[in-house]
Amino acid sequence: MAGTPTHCPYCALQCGMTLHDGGSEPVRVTPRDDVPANAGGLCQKGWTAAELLTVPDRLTAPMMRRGRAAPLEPCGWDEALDRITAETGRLRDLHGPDSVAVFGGGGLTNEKAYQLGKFARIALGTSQIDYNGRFCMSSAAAASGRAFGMDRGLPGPVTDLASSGAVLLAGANVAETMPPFMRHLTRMREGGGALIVVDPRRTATARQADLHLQPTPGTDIALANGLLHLALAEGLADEEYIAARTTGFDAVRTVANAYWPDRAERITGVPVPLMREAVRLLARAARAHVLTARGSEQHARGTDTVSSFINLALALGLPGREGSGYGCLTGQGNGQGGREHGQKADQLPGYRRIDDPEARAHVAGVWGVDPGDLPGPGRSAYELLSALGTAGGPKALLLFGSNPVVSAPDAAAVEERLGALDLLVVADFVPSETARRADVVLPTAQWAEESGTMTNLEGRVLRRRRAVRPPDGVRTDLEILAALAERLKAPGKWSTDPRAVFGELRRASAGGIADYSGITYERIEAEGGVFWPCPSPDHPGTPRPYLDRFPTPDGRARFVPVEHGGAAEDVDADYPVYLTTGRVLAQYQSGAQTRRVRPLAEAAPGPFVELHPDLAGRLGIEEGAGVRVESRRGAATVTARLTGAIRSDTVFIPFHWAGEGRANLLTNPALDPVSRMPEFKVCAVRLLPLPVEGDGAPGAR
Ligand SMILES: Nc1nc2c(c(=O)[nH]1)N[C@H]1C(S)=C(S)[C@@H](COP(=O)(O)OP(=O)(O)OC[C@H]3O[C@@H](n4cnc5c(=O)[nH]c(N)nc54)[C@H](O)[C@@H]3O)O[C@H]1N2
Ligand SMILES: Nc1nc2c(c(=O)[nH]1)N[C@H]1C(S)=C(S)[C@@H](COP(=O)(O)OP(=O)(O)OC[C@H]3O[C@@H](n4cnc5c(=O)[nH]c(N)nc54)[C@H](O)[C@@H]3O)O[C@H]1N2
Ligand code: SF4
Ligand SMILES: [Mo]
Repeated sequence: MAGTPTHCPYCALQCGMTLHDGGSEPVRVTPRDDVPANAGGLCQKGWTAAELLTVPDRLTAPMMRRGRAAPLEPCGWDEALDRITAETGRLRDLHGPDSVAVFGGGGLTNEKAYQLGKFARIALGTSQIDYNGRFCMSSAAAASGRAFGMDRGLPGPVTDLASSGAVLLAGANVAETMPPFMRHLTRMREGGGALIVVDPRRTATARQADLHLQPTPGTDIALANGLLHLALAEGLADEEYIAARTTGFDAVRTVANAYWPDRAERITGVPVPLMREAVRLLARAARAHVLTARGSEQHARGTDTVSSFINLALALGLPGREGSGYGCLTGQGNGQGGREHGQKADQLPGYRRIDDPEARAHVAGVWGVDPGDLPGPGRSAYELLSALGTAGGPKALLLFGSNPVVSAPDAAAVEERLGALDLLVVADFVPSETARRADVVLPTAQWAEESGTMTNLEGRVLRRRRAVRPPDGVRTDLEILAALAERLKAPGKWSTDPRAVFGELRRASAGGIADYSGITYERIEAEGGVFWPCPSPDHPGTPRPYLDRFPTPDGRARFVPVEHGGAAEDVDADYPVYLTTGRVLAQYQSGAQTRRVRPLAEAAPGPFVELHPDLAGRLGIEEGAGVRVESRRGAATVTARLTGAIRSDTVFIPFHWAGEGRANLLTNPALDPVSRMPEFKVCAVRLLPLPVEGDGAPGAR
């Protein structure tokens, strides 16, 4: 049976898979070996992806609530869409267009992300749109933009990693977050290359590394500056490259001078010999990579943290050299494309700035509106969520592709804001925790039921193909947006055909940083994907963008001096332990999808806190016991997992579960001043053992 070649519904590796529609039998997944990212591999989430199509509580009819306290009840599409049109119309008449907000997601196809941004700007006329990618790679995007003039995940095809001589992974646990990615690193190690991992935990990834640096959460800047100090002290910097291809090095050299090895060790807890070894491995390799992910990026100083790693990569002469470079590991399925086509508060399609008059004129021309009618920049994700229902904030929210009740920082406060809205509309295919709080729920088609394009972590544009028919009663997101646009009497064209929307996206992106104008569905098919920028039909696409020059005004990469500052909330007598958060293999994000897939729910059934036996011993916490974890924002109840693989001053809670076990009841919404990224990766907590049921004594069996 041939099946339909497509890609995984989950992460940014976008592993190739074939879907076999078995008719009366369940749909089956097999890995594709013609897709370089996974070359025949899949992780457990990929293997079980088809179960998403048949989850028992799949949404198949619109629902609405007739009154604040009334339950959600099935209704017709016309009724649901009419209510949205009427209520948003009333709010806009009363309070102006910014009283209606839109929130998107990095899992949406390029076509949907593009259409959602356009819908907000010209159908609703609101500036208030942002998306969950703000919580994801926005710090890496901001730092890449200021260093290279562009933000595109990896510096080249993922297969380049196999011929690297050294890869430094800062805050990435790829063995769990994109398992087939490991094969490229394994190949590199088999060829003599070294894997260096920077993570406060000895993760599954760190266990496979040649060198593991285990810093205190929130101290990566001191570590990277310390590594740079050592590189300079040992004469390992590439002075010729620095002179020819960069600017601003002197200021960074001055900063690095102050991070002498003992000082860096004191701040980070990483022994000097390990730092020295890391620098030597990176500097002596003919090809090398420095890669960051959320562990280094999700900080109130996330942009500066990424800059500190980019400075190191630039000093070693890596970016713009074939087979070497700096990269950020994009996270969500379309984390890359989702950040290029205008669902970001400050952005228009093609990675254009919404406050740039030329960009406004170009995009307004494609949309058939007056540039003066386009709104300006809006609020960033957390600022938007925390303004909902306030005096000057939006009174209605239309949400596509996110579950902030579980995934937003300080989630209890965000939940309260959602509750203060006049109207919450959620489009989803499952009743997520956020959908359950909505006034109107719109059931959408999912991944294998519709087509479109996704841009993976390499910057390669791929085709997602429809393999099965959606259930009766659901609509695609494009159909929902078109129906609403029509009711709102919006200007412009609102096609429901992904191919037609992609055609418009190509024109809107033409001339922008993320130029897709030369990419067509046919080319993607024939060439196994096309790398942007691709400005014309005869352009080959750009697998390695910086080889000749950087897309900055003078063609040079820019060093940015950055100083260590520490976490926004440090530990103290009341909250003496660092909390960091992240992921486990079998669950995806807020868990809305994976908690419904039986083998995944069995593999990772509930929330837990990982803590060192020394800390557990001091607190009287035993393996498997209930623990109440408290921060200044709230408390979560989780199960203890003791492991020597984590620093004894730090605990880890994955964020995939709802209710009382939500890691985000604890997290600190302190925002990065540039990227507006919240500090998901470090805050201060205290831990209390919970009495075992039926016995008052804490920790008793
Ligand atoms: N199984 C699974 N895979 C996924 C996802 C998922 O939810 N589940 N989500 C996808 C998405 S959207 C994303 S963004 C990626 C994320 O992929 P990763 O960034 O690999 O995932 P995280 O677990 O969030 O964080 C990585 C590591 O950062 C470490 N860390 C914590 N604090 C610090 C610090 O201060 N410094 C450093 N250097 N490290 C620190 C944590 O211990 C953790 O092991 O994964 C994608 N893939
Ligand atoms: N504490 C802590 N919090 C975190 C993080 C962390 O490391 N620690 N990581 C952050 C990161 S990196 C991310 S990316 C966010 C992710 O957090 P969320 O935005 O909550 O991510 P998902 O769980 O993927 O939510 C996607 C929702 O949209 C639905 N959906 C999927 N595809 C579509 C579609 O095509 N159309 C529509 N209409 N709906 C769709 C899914 O069913 C699901 O309910 O979480 C952030 N939150
Ligand atoms: S690594 Fe990511 S894309 Fe690949 S199968 Fe797993 S979840 Fe899917
Ligand atoms: Mo993410």
